[in-house]
Parts: sequence; C-alpha cells; structure tokens
Amino acid sequence: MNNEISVQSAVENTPISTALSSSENGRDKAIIVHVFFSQDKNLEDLAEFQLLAQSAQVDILQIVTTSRSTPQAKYFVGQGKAEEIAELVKQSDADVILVNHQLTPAQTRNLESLCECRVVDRTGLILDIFAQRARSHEGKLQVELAQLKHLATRLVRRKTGLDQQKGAIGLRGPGETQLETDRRLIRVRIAQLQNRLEKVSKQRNQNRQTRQKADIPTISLVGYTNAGKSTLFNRLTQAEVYAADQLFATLDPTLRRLSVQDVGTTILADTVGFIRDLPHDLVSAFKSTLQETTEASLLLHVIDASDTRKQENIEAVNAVLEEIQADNVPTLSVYNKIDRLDNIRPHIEFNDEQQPIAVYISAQANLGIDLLFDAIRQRLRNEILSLSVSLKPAQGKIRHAFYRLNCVRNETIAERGEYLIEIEIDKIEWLKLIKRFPELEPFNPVKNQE
Ligand SMILES: Nc1nc2c(ncn2[C@@H]2O[C@H](COP(=O)(O)OP(=O)(O)OP(=O)(O)O)[C@@H](O)[C@H]2O)c(=O)[nH]1
Ligand SMILES: [Mg+2]
Repeated sequence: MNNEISVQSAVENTPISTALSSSENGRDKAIIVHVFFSQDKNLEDLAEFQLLAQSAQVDILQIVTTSRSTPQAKYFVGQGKAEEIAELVKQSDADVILVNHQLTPAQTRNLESLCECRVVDRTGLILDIFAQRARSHEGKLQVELAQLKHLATRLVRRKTGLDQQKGAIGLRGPGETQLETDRRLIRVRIAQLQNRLEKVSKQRNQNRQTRQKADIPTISLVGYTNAGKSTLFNRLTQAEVYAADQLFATLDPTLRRLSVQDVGTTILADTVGFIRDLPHDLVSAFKSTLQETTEASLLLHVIDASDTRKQENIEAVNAVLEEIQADNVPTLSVYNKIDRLDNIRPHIEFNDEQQPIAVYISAQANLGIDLLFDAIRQRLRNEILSLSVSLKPAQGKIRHAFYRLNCVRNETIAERGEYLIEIEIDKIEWLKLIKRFPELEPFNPVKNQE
C-alpha cells in the first residue's frame, strides 16, 4: 500500500513521537495517580489503568490514590495531594506522572510545573500505546493524526522550567512566536495526514467493494481490549496473529479467509480492541480501519465472560459501535474464557425466533468452537425477507440494483408509473441496500415491527 502514496513533504520521515519512553533504557519510571469519586472504591478501574501503563512499557514505582467528590480546578487533585506527589517525584526519581483521568490542559501544566515532571493523562497514555503499536503505514498515519489533534488543543504558552526541554510530545513549551509557527505546522501536517489517509482509505474501500461485489460476507471481531479476539481469530483461521495479555495488542486490522458451511467463503477481520473512555480523536482517526466493522455482514462481539466488569465492558463497546455507526450491524455475542468459570459449558443461546444470539466458548481451551461455527452459519444463511417495495419512476437505480441481486419475484406498474416490486432478499443484502439507498429504510420490516 506504500506505493499508493506519492505526496511529498518536508516532514516526510518524522517518526511518531510518544509521550513516554524517552528515558535512556526506553522504559519510563512512573507514579500513578488515581482519584476515587465514590464511597465504594472502584479498584478495577485502577487495576485496568495499571495494565494500561504496563502495556505502554512503563515501570510503576508507586500508586497514589485519593478520594474527592469533584476534581479540583487547579491540579485535579487537591493542593495537599499535589504537593505530596511532587515530594514523591523528588524522592523516587520518577520520569512521568500518569493520571487515570482526563485532565484539562491547564491542570496538566500546573501539575507539571509543581512537580517538575512530565504529566500524561489517560487519553495521553492510550494515544501513546497506540503510537508504540502502530505498524502499518495507515496505522501510523492514523495515530499521528489523533496525537496532533490532541496536541493542537493543548498548545499554549507556559512558563515552567520545562520550557527549554525538547523532544517528546508533552514536553514542549514554546514561546509565543514559536507557538504560532507550531500551530501552523500542526495545521499543515493535519491536512497532509488527512489527505494521505484518504488515499489509503480509497484503496481499502476498493478492496472492500471488490469483496462485496463478489458477495463475500465479512465477519468482524469486535470487543473490549484483551477479551481474546486475536486468540479466537487464530483459533478460527489457524493463523498466528499476535495475541498477548496486554491492552491493545492488536492495532491494524488483519483479514483472513474463513470457510463456513452452507455459506461458503467469508472474510474474518480481527480489529483493534475498545476501552471505556476511548479518546474521541482516536476513534475518529481510526474511522477508516473501523469501517471493516461498520460494513461487516456480522459482528462477533467477543466478551471476556470471566471479567467481573463484563457488563460495563459490553456497554463501553456498544458505545463505540454507536459512535462509528456500526450499531445496526447484526451481532452475535461470543462469551469467551469460559474455561475460567465453574458452571458454564459451551452452548448457544437463542432468541424467540430461534436465532442464535450468544455463544459460550473458550478460544484458548478450544471449547465450543464448533458451536460458534454453527451459530455463524445460522446467522449468515437463510434469513430471507419477503418485501413489497414501491418505487417512483425516478428511482430506477434501486430497481436496477434489485435486478442485479436477482431478488425480484414480481413486478407491476401502477397508474402513476410507480413500480410495485415484490422481492425476496437475504437480510444482509437488504441491510447493505439500505446503506446505499437510505430511502428504502421505511420498507424495512424489522423497523416496522418496533
Ligand atoms: N483463560 C483464557 N484466556 C484466554 C482465552 N482467550 C484468550 N485468552 C487470553 O487473553 C489474553 C488476551 O488475548 P488476545 O487474543 O490478545 O485479546 P484481544 O481481544 O485480541 O486483545 P487486544 O488486541 O489487546 O484488544 C491473552 O493472554 C490470551 O491468552 C480463553 O478462552 N481462556
Ligand atoms: Mg488482539
């Protein structure tokens, strides 16, 4: 795909800077800060943040927690806590303070100047992991775009002693003229990145359209990070995609052929995992790779059934699916890691119409994989809808599409020249048609029932 890119630029080979890993041995030493906002302390949130930090190759020196009812305006934590953190930084020789919350640019600056140490918030940390993981050309462009968008809102003049330091994002504190130049450069670079991403995404679209024309359904694995998507991908396709007990192990989508009985060849896509409070800039930068998901015929929503927060994780994933407009794609829930649970055997759950809606499996222990194939088969095959559609003479394009899909069973012409067409169509094809021709939506029987 590299050859597709012909835009030249002065900043051609700028590597993605990461806020972390600027110390010599490549590992930052960090102090973690977490604020509890309710009586019952949510330790899982903190545990997840530790996993995030570890996934970013950071050594955790110390964890500072505190309870507040609301964030304090100046430092997010209270004055006393902030001073305590500053003291800890001095004693422990930490390189960075990681705060498990979204800080305002001012709070970041204030903490940095009080503690004389870099401060990275939750969004910054997630962006950083993505920057470390980006491998493909497109992935790198997307991460850089997200970082610059994040940075653009944070470029302000500051008067700290850190001003002179150069290097990683989060370190720069330019003077006013420098600031203007930086702003302009960032704007230019953002435009350039968007331009290039558009080209890469065109290529991706073409590939997808070729698949759609050839009627090859795409099945996309989605789910919370670390749920076991890549392990399942490998299990289903006998591939060897990187799966690891770390967050965001997968960044670039990987596609493989998967043969399903009664359906034929399908394409299975492994994708980036989601997390609660996924930075909006990242979601929007990753729109094009996530399109694999938006336009899939079926989503396998992989859930870590052994996670005590599985319900919250499901909701966090659904929120992102909604944001990328994939919430209408047919979904099969895949409860994974049942080997860790005592009383659950592999099985399929059906809805009232005897349609499989959930499967309980273990990708790693190889339990229930045959059931999953069976559920996929049932979901992708023979959901044939019978519909009557009335088209105005000007809607010839839609009529043409019906004929191309070979789904017209009867056609009459009404007095005013409208076509009354009866079709029998695969539900998945129908949903794709609604995407292409939104004016078909009122004919959707699923919607009508609601
Ligand atoms: N016990 C158990 N562990 C599993 C199972 N499936 C996956 N795992 C483990 O869970 C961890 C995460 O697995 P991955 O497949 O990398 O998860 P992912 O959803 O692809 O994660 P990201 O790409 O980081 O979003 C790994 O340590 C796997 O070995 C399972 O069925 N049972
Ligand atoms: Mg993965």
